[in-house]
Formats: sequence, structure tokens, C-alpha cells
Amino acid sequence: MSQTDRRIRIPRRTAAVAALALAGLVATAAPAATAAPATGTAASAAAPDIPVANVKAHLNQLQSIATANGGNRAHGRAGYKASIDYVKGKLDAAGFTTTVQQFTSSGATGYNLIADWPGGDPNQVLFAGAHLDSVTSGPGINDNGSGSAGILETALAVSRAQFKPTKHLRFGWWGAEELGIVGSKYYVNNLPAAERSKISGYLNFDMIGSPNPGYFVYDDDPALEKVFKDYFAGLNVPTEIETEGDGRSDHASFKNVGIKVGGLFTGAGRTKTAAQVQKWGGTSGQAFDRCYHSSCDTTANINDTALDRNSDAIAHAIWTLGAGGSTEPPSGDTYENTADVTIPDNGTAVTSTVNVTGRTGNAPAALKVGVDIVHTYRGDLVVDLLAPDGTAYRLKSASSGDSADNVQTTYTVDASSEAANGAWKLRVQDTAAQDTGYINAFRLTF
Ligand code: DTR
Ligand code: CA
Ligand code: ZN
Ligand code: ZN
Repeated sequence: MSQTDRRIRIPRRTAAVAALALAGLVATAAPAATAAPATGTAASAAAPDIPVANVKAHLNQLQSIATANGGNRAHGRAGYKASIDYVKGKLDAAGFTTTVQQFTSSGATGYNLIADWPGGDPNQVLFAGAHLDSVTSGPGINDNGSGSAGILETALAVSRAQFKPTKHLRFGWWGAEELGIVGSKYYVNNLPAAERSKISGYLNFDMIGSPNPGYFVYDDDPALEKVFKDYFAGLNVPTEIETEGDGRSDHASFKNVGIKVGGLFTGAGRTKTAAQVQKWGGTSGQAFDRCYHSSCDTTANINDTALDRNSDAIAHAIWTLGAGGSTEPPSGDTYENTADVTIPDNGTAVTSTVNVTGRTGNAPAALKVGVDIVHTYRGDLVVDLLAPDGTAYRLKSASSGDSADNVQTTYTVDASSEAANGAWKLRVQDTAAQDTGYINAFRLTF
């Protein structure tokens, strides 16, 4: 078997799996792709720029919808259902598996729209959401067309790139948030516990284009907070911790059931201080969004720079967290072997080898070991990293109760006592009868 181990800078490709069936939802979309196309952007590539013009085009559509439907896109009104139909149409055309979940609130029918990107590990779902409804008093372009359009354009960028993340990507547009986060609460309450446990993080985007913007990052989960703070640090844009919104938007529905949450916010009715003007510009003593919950929350009520930066930050988070890390994607050099190696059921151990050359000194204390094993009962498997001198590092032991599929994750190993160059091996043994699989890929990042 020709070895396909190689040193690459272009990150990896991962096999995709069929889209996730969502409990309690009515599938109304085109059949889900059962496998992503062979080509596409690897999981740990950098996120693409999100064209703010595209985001604004979505806002123009939402504005037109409100104008044509009594001036709003509120729960129970025609403008909200028209907003759902617009977003759904874009996603269906882009290859997402969309589902519409209906619920009733205050005597009116509400709708949540859920979109799954086919592929990725169904046991690790990265979820990004925004409420799509407005208040009855206005079109709700910043609150929350901005968040809705930002995640929509990011989802479309995922499709354009044919992104193949390690995690499974899911996007949600919530109804009746303005009535008390009703739609997202309904979704979570109707999601079986086993499905909730697969959500590795929920990212909420509610008001990301305020006209007198601040740059606020949710601090509910340190790892998710770090992804956003690092992004803005890269832009030299200072951020502050978001303190106003606890419980006031859809992330609360997820946090209340123990799911990690994060998100971004550019401010609502509170006024910007002089110190904040020093950081961000704008006008002190004036609300971040003077049109919050008002009829003037139109397409004129948007700061393009804030909308652009936050849309790009959403894409950064999706690409970074989707690649399997809760921090920046591994930098440096990656060596991989993508040759499939069949694992004998309840049999002898097999190995996949990566030959590392051209490096000096020892391996790092945080050597990233990317493991991609396709298997129908991962509890059967014992997985070790073997250094060139034969030293074994246990990555995973057998666990009879773990019946889930696949081992697709990145381990961090202190390999600082090992010479970097040489033949590194991933050793895998199936230690229990029935259920089979194969090594799909093995990667080392220095
Ligand atoms: N977007 C508002 C809720 C809200 C007010 N402050 C924050 C802070 C962070 C997130 C959300 C909010 C609304 O939908 O009315
Ligand atoms: Ca951009
Ligand atoms: Zn609101
Ligand atoms: Zn809102």
C-alpha cells in the first residue's frame, strides 16, 4: 500500500457523514447529502472573509419584507414567516438540510429554522444561532436582522468553500425571542438529552451591527470567549465582556441545560461612555443603538464596520471551532497519512505511519495528534501514539460502555523527550468482538 504520509501546510480533508436526523422536527428540505464531495476546504484552513455587502443584501431583503408586511417581522405576523422563507430558500439552494419547527405562543404559530451542513462528527455539533423575529414596532434590522444575516452569510460561505469541518455544523434562526426566548426554549425543551449532549457549543449573535457600536464578547465559557477575543485582538480592536444580556437572548435557553455558550454583541439601549469612545470611536452619552425596539431600526440603523467585523468573527469561530479545537487551529507544520488501514475485529493491532523529516531537536510539549478512525463501536478501541524510538503514549483506552461511532479528535501529547524526526506511528487495536472500522487518517502538527 503506497504510503501517503506527507508534510503539508494545507490542512486536512475529512470524510463527511450523513446529516443528523433531528428529533421532533419536520424535514422539508431536499434530501441531505450522504457524503460531502471529495474536494473542498480542509478543516483547519483559515476562515474566508465574509463580504459585508452580502450581509447587507440580506438586511435589504429583510427590510423589504417588513415594509411589505405592516412594517415589522414580528412573531405571528406575515413578515416573520416571510423572513423564514427567505432564509430557508437561501440555505436549501446552498445544500443545507433545513428543518422548520413549529410552535405556538400567545395564540400564534411560531417557527424555528434549523439548518445542518452535511458531514462532520454527529457527536460533536457546533451550533450558531440568532433570533429572526423583530418587535412589532419596527423592522428589527439590527435587532436582530444583523445576527440573522451574519450567520446566514457564514453558512453560505461554508457552502461556497465546501468546508469539511471535524465537527458537525448546525445553524438556527429562532422565532418569538422578543416574547421571551420562546422559540429557542421550545427547541431545547424538545431536544432529547442524548442530542443535547452532542452540542459542543452554542454561539449566539443578537445585535451585531449597532450604529454606535461596542464590541462585547459573552464570557459564559472561557474557551468560546477566547476564540472571539483572539480574533478581535488580531484586528487590534479591544473588547469588553458582555454583561447586559444574561438571560436576555437565546443563548440562555442552551446555557440553562448545561450547554457551553458564547457570542457577540454590539450594544442596545445603554449609553456609550467616554472611555468606550476612546476604544471604539462613536458618540459618548449616546445609546449603542438609539433605535432599539423602535420603528427606526431599519437598514439605516447599521454600522457597516461593526457588521463586517462581527460577521468575519463568526466565520473565524466556525472555522476554528469546527476544526475540532476550542482554541486557534494548530499552527506550524502538519504531517499526515491518509491511507485507510483496516482494523481487524477483536484482533491484532495495526499502525499508520507518518515519517517526520527535516526538523531539528525534539518534538514539542504540546504535540497535536489528529486521529480519524471510522468505527461502529469506539469503546472497542485502544489507541496509542508510538514515538520513533518505540515509546508508547496512550491516547485512548477501551471502554465497553462507549457505543458511539468513530474516534475523530485531536489529542495533545507532551512529546518533548522524543526526537522530532523519524517514523511516528498510530497504533490501534480492536479488543472486542463485533463492530469494525478503519484508520482514516493520522496527523501530527508540530
Ligand atoms: N437583543 C435584545 C436582547 C438583549 C439586550 N441586551 C443584550 C445583550 C446581549 C444579548 C442580547 C441582549 C433583544 O432581543 O431584545
Ligand atoms: Ca468581511
Ligand atoms: Zn429585541
Ligand atoms: Zn435581539
